[in-house]
Amino acid sequence: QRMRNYRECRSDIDKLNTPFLEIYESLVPPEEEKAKQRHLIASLEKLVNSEWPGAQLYLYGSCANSFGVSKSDIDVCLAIEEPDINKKELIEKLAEIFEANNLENVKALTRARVPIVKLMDPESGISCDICVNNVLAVINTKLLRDYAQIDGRLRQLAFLVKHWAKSRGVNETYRGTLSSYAYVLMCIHFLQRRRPAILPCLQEMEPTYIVNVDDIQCAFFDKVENLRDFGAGNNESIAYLLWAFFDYWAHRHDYANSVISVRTGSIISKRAKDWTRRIGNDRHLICIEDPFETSHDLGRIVDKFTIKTLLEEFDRAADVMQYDPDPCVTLFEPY
Ligand code: 3AT
Ligand code: MG
Repeated sequence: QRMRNYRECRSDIDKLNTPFLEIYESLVPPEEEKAKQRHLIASLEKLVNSEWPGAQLYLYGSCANSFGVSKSDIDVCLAIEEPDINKKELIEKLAEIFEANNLENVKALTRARVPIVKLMDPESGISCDICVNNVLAVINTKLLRDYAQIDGRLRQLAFLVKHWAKSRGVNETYRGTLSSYAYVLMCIHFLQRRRPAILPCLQEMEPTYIVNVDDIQCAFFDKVENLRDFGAGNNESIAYLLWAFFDYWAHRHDYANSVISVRTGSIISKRAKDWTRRIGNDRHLICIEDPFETSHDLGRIVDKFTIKTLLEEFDRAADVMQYDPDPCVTLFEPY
């Protein structure tokens, strides 16, 4: 019942392109920030290696998937090959090592779904979360980064959507709204579905990258340098795409029946996934399939209260994009 009649985009939409691109540019982290992150990783790896010589640290999440805004925390994964590893003990041991080496705000969070150790490096001011052997996160980071290299509009759109979500308070998983990872998947899916398509579906192409993680096969085409012209047949501007993105989530998405799926590049039915009712704490009110852990709905944390908040925010954003005299300001107004 939320579906409305097709509405046409405001006629002056392309005038908004330059100001939106300026906002995007202002969010992109400068090169020296990236260098500082690499430097920190290298020194943390040294500390870790004094205890576990073969262990390696990988960056994942927004600092490595190319969707990171300036000054975000960094996500790090410790890859360690040890039989019968006890993650909780390992996390506690790591915390001890970091604490003893002048890192600040060191905290071992061993009871979280993904146990992590948090710390802040006083020299660079960078905060980071370190998890252990979370290989899928490293692979989904690569998938997102590969998509970003195909068409520049993905990175622009995702930065603006993330910036909107943070400004409006709807990027807080601990409060029942969506993760940044979920928003980026929503953007990828949206660009896969434009006609002509702006992004391909890498997991439906002949795989050039194949990794098995436990019982999950991760396979996709990753020679993305060959796909640089993929979206050239579609010249939709970033302002228009942002308008259409919010229009889609405010008025067109079929929340009752549809799951968005980057893995297939299409919509699949909630019935086919058995996501039609609440199971335990998973409510499936907005369904976003993880590209690799396909039984995992990234919208499962959304509850009957926060779905209302999300819908109100999508509506507001769609209205702002359609009618507001100055959407580049109004869209990002703090809630
Ligand atoms: P921020 O810029 O930090 O907001 P991010 O891309 O780093 O954005 P998160 O901090 O939410 O996003 O998550 C860090 C990474 O962890 C992103 C993704 O590789 C992985 N990840 C996050 N949530 C999930 C999830 N529910 N399932 C699988 N992987 C996830
Ligand atoms: Mg992050």
